[in-house]
Amino acid sequence: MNGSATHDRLDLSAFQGRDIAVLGLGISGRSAATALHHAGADVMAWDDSAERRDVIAAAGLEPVDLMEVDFSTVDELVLSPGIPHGHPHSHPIIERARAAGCALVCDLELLTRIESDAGYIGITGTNGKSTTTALIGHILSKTGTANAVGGNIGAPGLDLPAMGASGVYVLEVSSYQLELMPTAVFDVAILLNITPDHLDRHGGMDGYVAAKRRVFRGQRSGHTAIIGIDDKPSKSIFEDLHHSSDATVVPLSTREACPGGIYIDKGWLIDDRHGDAQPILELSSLETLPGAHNAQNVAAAYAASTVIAGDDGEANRGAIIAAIRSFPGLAHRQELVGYRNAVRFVNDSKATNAEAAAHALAAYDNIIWIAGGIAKDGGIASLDGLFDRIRHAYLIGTAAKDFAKTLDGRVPTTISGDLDTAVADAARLAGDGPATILLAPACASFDQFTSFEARGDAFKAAVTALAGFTPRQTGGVA
Ligand code: UMA
Repeated sequence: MNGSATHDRLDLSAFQGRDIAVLGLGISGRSAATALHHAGADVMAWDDSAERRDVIAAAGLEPVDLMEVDFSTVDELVLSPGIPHGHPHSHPIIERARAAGCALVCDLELLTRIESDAGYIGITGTNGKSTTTALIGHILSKTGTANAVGGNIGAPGLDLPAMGASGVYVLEVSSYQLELMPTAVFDVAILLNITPDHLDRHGGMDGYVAAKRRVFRGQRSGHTAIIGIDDKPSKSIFEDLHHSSDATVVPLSTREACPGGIYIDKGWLIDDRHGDAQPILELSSLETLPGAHNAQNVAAAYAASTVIAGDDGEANRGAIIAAIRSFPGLAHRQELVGYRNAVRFVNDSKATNAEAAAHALAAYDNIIWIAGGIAKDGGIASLDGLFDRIRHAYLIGTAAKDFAKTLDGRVPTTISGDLDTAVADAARLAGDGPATILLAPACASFDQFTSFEARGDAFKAAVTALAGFTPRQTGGVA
């Protein structure tokens, strides 16, 4: 929870005595099952993994095999977003629930029903949704609006505090979750971008686009739809809603001036919602939100925050801009760790594939690159156009030799082997700078670490131990 006031736990008493099935006991399912159980619902919880069932049993909720349950008496099936319910197949339990006419929902749908007086901002898109979500939460907190940030970003819906009429839920919503939110309506809905992803789960691109479009479902007059128009599917959704929706529809572009919308021109964020093309903020001054991809995140977060502030944020504009400037960044996503003289250290351990690493490589110059781990198909060949930004590459993990071959003749490389050695090698080469030492592995971490978070933490520990290193004041939001 963010903001100054203290908030209560959610009031789930509306579920008392109701029969609720919960399938999947990961982060979201476990939270929903225990919260509903404590509220007095008759919860039947199941997971195909015995280990997960043991965890819920230890918490006092005996698992129930949902293949044995008569779904005609079940009010709702709370489904974990990762469980397929159509493509590429449907889980047999879901088929039984459907056949009995039982509604399929996720935890966020239940949240919107019990906290019906609160405000809701929903953020979706293939890329950038976590940063945009966290940035909006940060801006609202800094400008005095009580808010709770959750959803796909990590905190499950039923773990969030009660907000009531004076607070706002800032929810990152995946395409999976949007398909399980049949009645939820967002006051402010954001679609950042759409590029092919999760196509197996949606039966192809059309299904994926349709799922993303659901973020605008049910919006009426008084609601706002903010839509990035830099890719074809999103632009076509914008054009359609622009003509058909009663909501205020705001186009957003990092590539072209869009009249009546918000866009980037010569590195400035421009607000043209009133037709006066007001310059708002020079983006190159934002050290925790570097690169073209972050321009879209900033534009969307600015737009949403001004809508919540009312009057398109005119009165609060200075405070909103100050809040954007003070955003600490997300941990492990182009996280600025600190400096040693003119050497900047950036932890982008979340860049587990070449596409993600490309965003970071495009955001800096004079890069000393630390990469490697377990490579994805295609390795780093697709980064070819960015190689001239790299002064030297220090390679680690299983992929090191293959990456060295790809870089041969283009970028000087050293096979450092492990991360501590790579940091020491890179720091030695960088001297007093200027340079950016960038961990953007373009690889999974599992050959040397338990997770990308553990890898990022190891990087931060290694650079923090360097003589003369000065950490950035505030660390990234975990
Ligand atoms: N399970 C079964 N049967 C199956 C498949 C899975 O019982 O056939 C069980 C698994 O054993 C496991 C549980 O279902 O116990 C997993 O459920 P889940 O995959 O929905 O994962 P959660 O742990 O509940 O996490 C979910 C989101 N995961 C997915 O959408 C895959 C998390 O997003 C989210 O942070 C969390 O809820 C809290 O809201 C993660 C994600 O990868 C970050 N999202 C995708 C993305 O961003 O691309 C959409």
